[in-house]
Amino acid sequence: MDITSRLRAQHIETPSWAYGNSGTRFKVFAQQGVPRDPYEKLADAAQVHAFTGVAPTVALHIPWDRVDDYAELSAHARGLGIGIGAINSNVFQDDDYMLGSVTHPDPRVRRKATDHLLECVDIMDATGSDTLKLWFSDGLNYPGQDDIRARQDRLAEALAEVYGRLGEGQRFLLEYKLFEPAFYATDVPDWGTAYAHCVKLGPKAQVVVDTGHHAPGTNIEFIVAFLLREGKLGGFDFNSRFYADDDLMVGAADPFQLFRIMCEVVSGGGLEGGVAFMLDQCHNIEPKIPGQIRSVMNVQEATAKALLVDREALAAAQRSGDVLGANAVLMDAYNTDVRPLLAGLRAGMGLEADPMAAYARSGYFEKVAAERVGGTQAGWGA
Ligand code: AOS
Ligand code: ZN
Ligand code: ZN
Repeated sequence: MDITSRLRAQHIETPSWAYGNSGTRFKVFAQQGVPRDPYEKLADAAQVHAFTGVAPTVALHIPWDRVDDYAELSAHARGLGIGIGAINSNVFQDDDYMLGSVTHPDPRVRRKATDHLLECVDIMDATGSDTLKLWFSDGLNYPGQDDIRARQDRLAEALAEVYGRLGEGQRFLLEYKLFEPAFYATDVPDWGTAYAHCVKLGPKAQVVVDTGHHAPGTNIEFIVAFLLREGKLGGFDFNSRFYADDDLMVGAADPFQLFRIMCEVVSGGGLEGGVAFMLDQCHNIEPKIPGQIRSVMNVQEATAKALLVDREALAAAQRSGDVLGANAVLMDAYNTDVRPLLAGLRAGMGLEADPMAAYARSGYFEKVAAERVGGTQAGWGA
């Protein structure tokens, strides 16, 4: 396949929660025209797809996107030209979960949390989604607060039950996060923990790499290369960070890191290998839809550059121990302006060359700003 077809085939999933109002623990900023319900979030996601052509699915978050009829929601999405992507569970926003969800010492709370995860699989059945994304806020703030090993046992038990409920063609992605909201010990703090649980469970359990969930300086592309090699890279939650889990637009803080990650994805066969390219961002101060469009374009640009790497020249330089030559091959690709290539790609898809400008001209924002009054909060940050 040539570069254009491979770029055309890459799908970047946007998250429903990026369209609602969001903020930090200090303030949620209300913006004009934000969605009032899940249906309007889908309509906004459809705009991102309409102008980029490569964002055909939207991730849901339960309960933020709770509706009575999920099959109908899915049909509504199809009517808008998009589909339902990953179902994101939420076992972190309930008073019961103060000391944990699936790792909580009280079996009643664990049951409640696991039942929610099972409900998410029901929603996958109804919407046709093939992916469940599991992130646990579970952890400890103080040494001695609970038994670290017992919590791993409880986690394994819950994961096994959910795994057993997955149907044909369904999988779950286990997300790790170094810290926050727990600050002493998180129950799934790193890729190794997530990987070990997933390996025990089997092929329907894979790891998701949220690019904001590591210690500063972590070599994320190494993790990507390793997981891909083991067949355990299920997908990404893309965003960028300067300090912690900043959830800024992907490619904004460190486009070179994004390129290095995509280089490993491409060389490890992940581009066409079932890896989900999802965004997990919070647009606090920037307009939501253009923020998503920009992010989709940033992922696409990094992918295009990774595809431009002259693999033969790189392999030759590596074989001969030509350190500077090998590095130059990568840098040549990174320093290439791929915007004309992507403009051509869009023209071939019947799209305008500049999705940002095309969206701004479309009048969609003015329309929804007039129609929608009292948009809802994304679900957190209050
Ligand atoms: C939290 O830090 C994570 O990034 C999760 O992916 C989270 O579930 C997601 O941001 C939406 O809930
Ligand atoms: Zn995430
Ligand atoms: Zn996060």
